[in-house]
Amino acid sequence: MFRSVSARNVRTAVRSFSGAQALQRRCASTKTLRETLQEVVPAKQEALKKLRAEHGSAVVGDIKVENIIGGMRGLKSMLWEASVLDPNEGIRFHGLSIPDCQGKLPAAPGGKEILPESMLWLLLTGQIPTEAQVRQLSAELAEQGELPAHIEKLVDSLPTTLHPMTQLAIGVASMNHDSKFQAAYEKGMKKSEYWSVMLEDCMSLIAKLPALAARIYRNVYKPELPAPKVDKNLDLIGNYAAMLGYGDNKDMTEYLRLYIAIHGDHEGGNASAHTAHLVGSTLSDPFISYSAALCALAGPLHGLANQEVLRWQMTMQKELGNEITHDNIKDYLWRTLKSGQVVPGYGHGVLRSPDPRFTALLQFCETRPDLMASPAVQLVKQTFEVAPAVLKEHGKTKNPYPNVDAASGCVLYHYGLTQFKYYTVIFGVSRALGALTQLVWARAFGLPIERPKSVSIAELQKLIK
Ligand code: CMX
Repeated sequence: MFRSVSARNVRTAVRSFSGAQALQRRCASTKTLRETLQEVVPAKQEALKKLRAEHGSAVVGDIKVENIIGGMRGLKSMLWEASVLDPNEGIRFHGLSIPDCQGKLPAAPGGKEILPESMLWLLLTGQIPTEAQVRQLSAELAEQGELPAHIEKLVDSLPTTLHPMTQLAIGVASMNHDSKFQAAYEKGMKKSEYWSVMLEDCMSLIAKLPALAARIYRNVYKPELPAPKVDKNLDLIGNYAAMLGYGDNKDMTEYLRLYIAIHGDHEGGNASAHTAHLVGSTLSDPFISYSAALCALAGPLHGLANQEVLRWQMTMQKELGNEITHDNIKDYLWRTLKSGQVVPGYGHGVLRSPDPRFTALLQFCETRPDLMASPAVQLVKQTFEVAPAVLKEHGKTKNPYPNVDAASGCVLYHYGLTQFKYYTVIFGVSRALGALTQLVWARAFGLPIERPKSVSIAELQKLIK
């Protein structure tokens, strides 16, 4: 349980909270994640209270008819602390770009890539953890990483023909059997206690996702793998890689760490994060909230695009055979567009430049000769050399550049994880970092149930007049 925070602690924390950037100093203490958060929460609660009191009626935007019928693009309408997406620069996590994070966030022992535990710490607290803090967090997660027997039984009973994302959503939803938040709510928990109990559930879910995701992989594709077992000495993704059968492949393990760290959050308005936020606002526990988010992630215009990219590329490779030239890729792109389909992995609801997550994944390849020689990676690079010009000429998409999904699958494919229907599950393991940490904040801020106003065409016409 969390100890109470004194008024003095609150004042100290408020003083230290002078804008998000201030929180990025490396915290020299050996405080645990919970202890760190206990200090940060009151400060931010105060900041939000002040903002509401002093500027509650300030106007920060207009609503146009095209926003209402255009998927609410550009409407500033939800609070999300972990990251902000700039259309040209891309994502910043508490002010840090991906290269900043690569330079500052602790990696695994002997590794170089961002450790997802470091990203989790940053997203949740706004602070950069020390190596010791991250190791402690890895150990805490491994400690609660095993699946309850009833979840194993449930997942093992699902037909192997059921899409892995559906299996993941079922498994995650069923974990609410043991939700502390739900149990405490039933007992009459006070609103001020919500966030700390929510934190316990969220950490439990993040800890168990690798074992659940690995079990689905084994059941569907690799029954010869041993039943997933969490090694208490490994970090979250060291464990995930091992349970997927890649424990001996250091490069694949590092790739998964990078992949999972940088897919973790993409501000709050994307479909998966927003779904978790919306469902959580009804005070659903984080298991069913995140299960709903996974259903949003499983759509081909969102997370499932990484599966679609590989499928599209495999068909292109089959059609073009050994004739993979810029001209032939261009023709193939036009054929896709003229048949009325989207080019998967390209375009974005907010971004208007190449996605820095795409760039980071390609840079990972550039440091490894085996990946540079891989036909799957080469195809991604060659497509990138041609597609933006084709999409510009086509003239529909506002962003002719690649998003993260254009590159995320090719490395997995190269290392032998060729079952691309599984790729979105890995995205699902990652997105929990952002969506769940922000559920903790939503409850800490006491945000209300979401309830925007909808309008009919007749109502809109009246409003326009
Ligand atoms: N290929 C072909 N046409 C595209 C396109 C693409 N990659 N991206 C957008 N368009 C089209 C849209 O379908 C839309 O056409 P209509 O006017 O006929 O409906 C038009 O261009 C304008 O769309 P937009 O404003 O540029 O893009 P949206 O904000 O509506 O949609 C997205 C964004 C990502 C859904 C869209 O770009 C897309 O479908 N991309 C391909 C799928 C994909 O890669 N999704 C993953 C995104 C990242 C993620 O969430 O994981």
